[in-house]
Amino acid sequence: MKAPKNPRKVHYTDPMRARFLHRPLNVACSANEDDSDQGDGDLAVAPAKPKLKRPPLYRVILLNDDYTPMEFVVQVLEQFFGMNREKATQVMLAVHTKGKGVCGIYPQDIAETKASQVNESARESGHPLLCEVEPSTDDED
Ligand code: TYC
Repeated sequence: MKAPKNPRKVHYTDPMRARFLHRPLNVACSANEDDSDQGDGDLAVAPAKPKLKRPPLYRVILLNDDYTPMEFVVQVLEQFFGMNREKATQVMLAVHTKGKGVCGIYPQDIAETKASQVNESARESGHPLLCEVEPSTDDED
């Protein structure tokens, strides 16, 4: 018999063996393992593409007040939102003049953790600074 051109490619003459060796990975077998095997019979074929959804997002909002020092707000924005000094100063001044502002947008658990960290840090330092969380809709962001 002639040797196959590509020695890594296996050639099956037995159709049953070929069929099982080339079964796609995302095939789930049912509890009924009867191997009488006509067509897909007892096999549940999972959809090839997993259905993944992005989590809903929430805005972390910083509120202005008359007492928290500007420097403290800048430090909070650097510490909890990873902003550099320039960005943190811009955001702080926007909150100072407009009354409130967005410090970041995250999945709910992360947004709530960051808001709590800001509020806890402000309380520990004796400042009235407040941070809250609100759902974010695509059209506004
Ligand atoms: N308004 C504050 C002041 O004049 C500064 C400030 C800015 C406070 C932003 C809170 O979220 C804030 N000292």
